[in-house]
Amino acid sequence: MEEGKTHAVLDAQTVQECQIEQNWSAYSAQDHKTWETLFNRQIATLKGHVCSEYFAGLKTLGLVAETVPDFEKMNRNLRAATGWEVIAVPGLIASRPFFTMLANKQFPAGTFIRTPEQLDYLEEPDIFHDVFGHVPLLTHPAYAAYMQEYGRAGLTAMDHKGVKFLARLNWYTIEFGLIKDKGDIKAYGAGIMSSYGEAKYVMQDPSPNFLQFELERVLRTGYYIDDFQASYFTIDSFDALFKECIERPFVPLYEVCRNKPTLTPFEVTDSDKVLRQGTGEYWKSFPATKTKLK
Ligand code: HBI
Ligand code: FE
Repeated sequence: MEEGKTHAVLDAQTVQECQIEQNWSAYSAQDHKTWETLFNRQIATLKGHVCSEYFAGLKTLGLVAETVPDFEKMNRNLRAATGWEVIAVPGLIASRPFFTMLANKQFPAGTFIRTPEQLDYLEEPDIFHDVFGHVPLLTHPAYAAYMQEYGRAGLTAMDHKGVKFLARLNWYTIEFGLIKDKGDIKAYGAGIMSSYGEAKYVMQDPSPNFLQFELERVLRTGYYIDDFQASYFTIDSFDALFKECIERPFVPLYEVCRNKPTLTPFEVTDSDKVLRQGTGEYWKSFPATKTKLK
């Protein structure tokens, strides 16, 4: 990717305009090697710390370390599991086509893979983040139902100035969510699955708080896009998440949240159910000049 060139197509407004060919045969030996390095490193890091549904999903999809996934082959397995399919896009796409795809059980995934120099962090989601991070859980019916509901809610949110709140829900569940698993707390968010640093931070660093997921609290909690989280939210199960999100109509909730102060991930409020109080150590050195709270 030339310096500064992004893959985003934020102006395209229809799904068709965003869709591209994956062109799997064009991946270089280096691309497959990068995928293999990332895949093996994450599997070793995640073992024992992620929900079992995730590894089951990797297997169902037939994802392997040796090669970058071929969407056509992967989609045959994904469709058979939950009727979802992955659509190749250049990178971040505008909210309308994004939410429309999710509502239609289509997951937009980037096709480019990071360079060896970008192994530990890159600005935009590449195929490793999108496919290794997000797609395995789309084989799980309850999670897939949540993602489709999220897409539907997104289209409604666009007409009620609610996208900012939904982006927070996305951040604290789909990207960085934790889940209870037989008395333990495990990760399921794609941002943890696909990031070496954040996976180790969540699993080994005593800094972050683990709070019980509560819908309004999450909708009101801002986030920083370029650092680890000071707090992570934990759901009881995907069914519970889905139930909590469809039980309460979102549009009135946006109004409620607009009229209450934005919360930060640092503070633990007295209505929070703290599952693990963090030390906050990581954030003590927090430079105030970080990106602004979203
Ligand atoms: N586009 N390709 C892609 N992937 C995303 O996760 C994504 C996006 N566009 C918009 C978006 N996410 C967010 O604005 C929503 O999750 C709120
Ligand atoms: Fe993502």
